[in-house]
Amino acid sequence: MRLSRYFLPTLKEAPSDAQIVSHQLMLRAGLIKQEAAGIYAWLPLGLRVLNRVEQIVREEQERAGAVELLMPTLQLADLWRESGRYDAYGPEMLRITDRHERELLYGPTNEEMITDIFRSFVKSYKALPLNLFHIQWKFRDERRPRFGVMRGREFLMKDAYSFDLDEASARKAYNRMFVAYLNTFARMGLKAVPMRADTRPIGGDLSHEFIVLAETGESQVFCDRKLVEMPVPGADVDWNDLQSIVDQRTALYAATEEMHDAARFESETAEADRLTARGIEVGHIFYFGTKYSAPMKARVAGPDGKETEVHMGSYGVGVSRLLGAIIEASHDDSGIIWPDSVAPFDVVVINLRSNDEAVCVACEEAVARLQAFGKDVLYDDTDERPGGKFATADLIGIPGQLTIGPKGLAEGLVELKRRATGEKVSVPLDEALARVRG
Ligand code: 5CA
Repeated sequence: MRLSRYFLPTLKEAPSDAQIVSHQLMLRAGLIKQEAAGIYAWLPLGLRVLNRVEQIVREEQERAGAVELLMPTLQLADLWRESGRYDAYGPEMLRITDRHERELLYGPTNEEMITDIFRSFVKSYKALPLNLFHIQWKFRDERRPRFGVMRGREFLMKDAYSFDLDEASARKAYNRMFVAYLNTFARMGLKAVPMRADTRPIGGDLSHEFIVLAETGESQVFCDRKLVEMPVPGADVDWNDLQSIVDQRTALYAATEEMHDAARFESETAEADRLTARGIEVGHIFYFGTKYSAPMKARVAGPDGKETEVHMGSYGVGVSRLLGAIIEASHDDSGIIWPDSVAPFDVVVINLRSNDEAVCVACEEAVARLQAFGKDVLYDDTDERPGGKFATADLIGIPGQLTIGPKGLAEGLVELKRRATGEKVSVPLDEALARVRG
């Protein structure tokens, strides 16, 4: 991608209402633009990262056995009347009336709709266990939208819903999502700690929030320090028996503010291990049994032919919020430092003199060869001054920076910098390309 033909509206200064660093950097790096309180347009660079984050979430859901579908954003109010949540949900729900005076709502979550889809088609236990997920925009009319995409009104969520014949099997589904979440967040370079959590307004009695520790987090959290450094389970686990992995983590104290019990924290955790911190909730999983299947009559015939209500759970990831969380965890004074796994481009090629024929030829060769390795390349071919180009490259956080200018080229050298470490080397082009290839 040539920067001169791209759309990357960076800002010198962040607007003064952006209070936390991730919000400031998302605006300055041209990732998002606010359209209304808590509602953002995703600009090209932001969309690239959003898509990569979404893809990691998708791959890990599929690895855990969940199946993707796509439900609409608009839902019928009548469906929510069946569960009793239409009135219970309150002012956070955006309610809409169409030209036929039919009441609709912009979905804040999808328990009712997925239960309706399930009951329309599934009649026998033989289809179970089943876990269906989608990645779709939600709307919640938050009282205080703030911190950019961190607490938006319109936001992208991955929500999965599991259906099982009984509680024992539903707990296995819960464990699969629990482990999938540990793997998902680790792939984005995040350390997320599962913590006992409150369940409202989704319901149920078993629930964990996945929390990324960050000073600017909205929630106060309390946990055993050992949980933060625990190794990630990885893909090679026995997906049919995850209880020991879950037990290992849930045995240690970890709770959000609403669930915190100071006396238990002190008795269960050695003083040196007690960590009180702030955190960002990037995921939340729930087991709620028959809370929706009972009123909505989602039943299947069991092996004995008798009809039973299915046991359900739901599992959310804040896909758009994750961009804020990743930036909070990975930035410096110059800008964003994207982990390789979610970076919008792998390498930026910086042309230090865009009116110099030899430099342009060398840059174009570098771009073509990097692309031939399968790298995503941003080519800064603009006529900005070198200082401005370096500042932009640092701000937008592309992992590799390959700089080509007339002086180096005369000696057969280009400069390669790693954004994360700041480490720079001057080497021949072939060597620089080999290093990027890895
Ligand atoms: N139906 C359940 C699970 S699918 C549910 O809605 N859970 S939730 O309310 O906890 O939301 C799931 C995730 O969405 C949260 O963990 C959080 O990461 C993200 N999220 C929730 N509200 C917002 C918001 N206003 N802005 C950005 N992300 C949000």
